[in-house]
Amino acid sequence: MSSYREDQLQDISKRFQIYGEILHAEACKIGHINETYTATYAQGGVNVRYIHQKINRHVFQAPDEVMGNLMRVTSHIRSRLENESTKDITRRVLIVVPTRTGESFFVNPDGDFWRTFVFVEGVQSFESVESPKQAFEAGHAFGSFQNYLSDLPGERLHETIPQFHNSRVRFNALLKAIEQDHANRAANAKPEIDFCLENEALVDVILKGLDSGEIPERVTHNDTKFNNVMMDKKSGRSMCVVDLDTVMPGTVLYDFGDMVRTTTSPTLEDERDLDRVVMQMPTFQELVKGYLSTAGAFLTSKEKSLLSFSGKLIAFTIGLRFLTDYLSGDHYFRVHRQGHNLDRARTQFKLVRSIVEQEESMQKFVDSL
Ligand code: GN1
Ligand code: MG
Repeated sequence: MSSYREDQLQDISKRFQIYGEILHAEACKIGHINETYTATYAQGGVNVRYIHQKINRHVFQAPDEVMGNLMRVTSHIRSRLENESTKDITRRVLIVVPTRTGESFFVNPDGDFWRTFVFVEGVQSFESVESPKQAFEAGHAFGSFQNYLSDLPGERLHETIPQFHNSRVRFNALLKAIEQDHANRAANAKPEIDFCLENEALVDVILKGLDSGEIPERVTHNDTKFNNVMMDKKSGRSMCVVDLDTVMPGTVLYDFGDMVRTTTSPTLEDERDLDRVVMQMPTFQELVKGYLSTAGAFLTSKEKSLLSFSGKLIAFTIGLRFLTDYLSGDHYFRVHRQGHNLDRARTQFKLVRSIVEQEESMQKFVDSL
């Protein structure tokens, strides 16, 4: 799946401040958006790995701003960890390796932006949750990430994707895609389109709270998928969170909502057997406990009161985005089969239904803590 040959990767690798003999370079993970590669070096008598990542320029129109945010955020977390005398810091927060000219990124002749991180060894991520304990770890990890950034000094961070979680904007984009029906697929997706239209009322709830100031703006991660949590292979404890391109001003509700979306059903995001897509209460409970164990320190009661709602909203909004991309011809999310984005949308909407059925007891649990 790699779009780069090994010799090209080695050339890119040499632009960064990594010294030693490069042994090999290969594709590591091709996600929905960026492309990720690893390079292995012989350094000081041992083999050391690095991550090279190409930023998707179609999605991130100002990669220099993405990197500006990322440098501020990772440096701040690192200094908080140092002040706490935390051990194993290079596995607790991403470490950016600068280029040989001291920049945080390298632009190749094609105009592609590349950046490099220290490879975090001894951790793994999971595409779906295997136990409620893992959901606790995810909640704990993203809650502490937000907590570390709650005193980030300086100017407001750049909005690396403007209106990223604005569910009204996402809803209107869907309406436009339905009307244009570029790929001639709207007839295939009638039940999903109807579901979105019926649930329009969801999209303004958090936006209104933000507008009125009832919900505070904070520095948030904005892509809190379960597979962005790195867990220690031995202990199963969360070590750090990755995928920091969308760290920007937002609300904790978007972050928590995406944790609910990606942890509480035991299935993958594109599961086709919808009977298996269910919000599982024990997993939700552990997620909330893990999250409040770190974020509880700063959350307001208004934010806490919307935690269950946020899961429903984010599952709905990501579903809107998958459906919009399906109708427009799959230009945003990388697809691996026909109808992939429609399958993904269906899964999200099934999860919304499952949350609706259990929402009252979910919120009761949150309120009891
Ligand atoms: C994308 O980068 P990745 O695959 O973690 C997307 C998220 C969606 C997610 C759905 C920048 O995340 O917003 O929730 O796919 N990221 C961007 O799986 O659009
Ligand atoms: Mg991402």
